[in-house]
Amino acid sequence: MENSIRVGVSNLLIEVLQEGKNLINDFDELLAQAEVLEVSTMSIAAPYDSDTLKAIKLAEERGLIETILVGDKTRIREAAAEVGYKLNKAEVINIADDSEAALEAVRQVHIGNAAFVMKGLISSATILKAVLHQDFGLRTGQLLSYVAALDIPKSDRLLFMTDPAINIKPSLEEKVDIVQNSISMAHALGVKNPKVAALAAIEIENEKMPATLDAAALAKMNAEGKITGGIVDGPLAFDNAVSLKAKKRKGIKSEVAGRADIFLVPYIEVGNVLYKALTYYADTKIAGIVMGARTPVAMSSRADDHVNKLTSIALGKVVANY
Ligand code: COD
Repeated sequence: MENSIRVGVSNLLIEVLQEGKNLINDFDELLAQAEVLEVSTMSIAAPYDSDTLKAIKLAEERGLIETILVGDKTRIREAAAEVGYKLNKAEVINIADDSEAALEAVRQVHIGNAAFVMKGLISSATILKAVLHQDFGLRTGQLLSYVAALDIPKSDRLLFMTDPAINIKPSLEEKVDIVQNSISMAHALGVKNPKVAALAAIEIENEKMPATLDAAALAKMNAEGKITGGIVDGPLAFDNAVSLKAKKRKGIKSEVAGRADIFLVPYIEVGNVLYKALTYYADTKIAGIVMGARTPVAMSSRADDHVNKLTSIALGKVVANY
């Protein structure tokens, strides 16, 4: 089994080198990459839903992780039984209160028992507050931001979106950190010089549309070397970011237009709607993690299915190992 994975990955590497492709182009390749890494320990707060438990069961069966489950033991047992997950291998820490369970799951990483943490059936704000905890959190002084990896059937490679989940209405300064965090994640997945589209509704600056001003400022900062590791351009409307035809028709001169890897959304609602529209109407699989903390935090929407959650675990593992 292990040998066949290694052969699969070396074939993939040869293909990448021959075709100039990215190392990881979809979620199957992401899972394969996570599988060749040594098993990691993941702590999880409030794993009470069948999709989360199913994802953990599959991740353990595939040798991705060992797990520390933190939450109400009775609820964990019930959810585990629903998906036929036997709890004999995993460690269970019995804490009924959601905020305390979140803090304990994060503390397990803080004290070195786990390599990364995952959010279960609790709100994003609850796990983020634990990550930001002064004594037991995972603060680095950097801004925390969320990066989603998108496996879209119509795309030939993985794409990324940021920040649909944490920073509500980021300032220009915060957007610099959000872009830099997303570039780091793209690097961890083997995208060498990712192209970042700072999204707006149009491709020219307009004082009445603040997103266009921030996008232009970010592109300028990138040109001046203040944002590094990727190419940033904007403002770009979504069609200009993804379609070479739209780029050509509108006469846009940009290295990013038509071929963006990362979409920077101007504020949380844009990202949240895009995330859910892609999930519900474009058969997109989405995995996501919080960047900017000492280790990644695997975080998907509570309503996401087990495939998205399994891939978020794989993503957390790959980034934690990077
Ligand atoms: N990165 C780093 N530090 C931060 C961040 C951040 N993104 N946000 C706050 N902090 C630090 C502050 O500097 C301060 O020291 C401390 O944390 C508390 O700051 P507050 O009082 O502004 O923050 P909180 O605790 O009220 O909220 C922080 C959240 C990240 C929880 C908040 O931004 C939030 O609720 N975001 C939206 C999450 C959400 O509901 N998403 C829904 C879509 S899935």
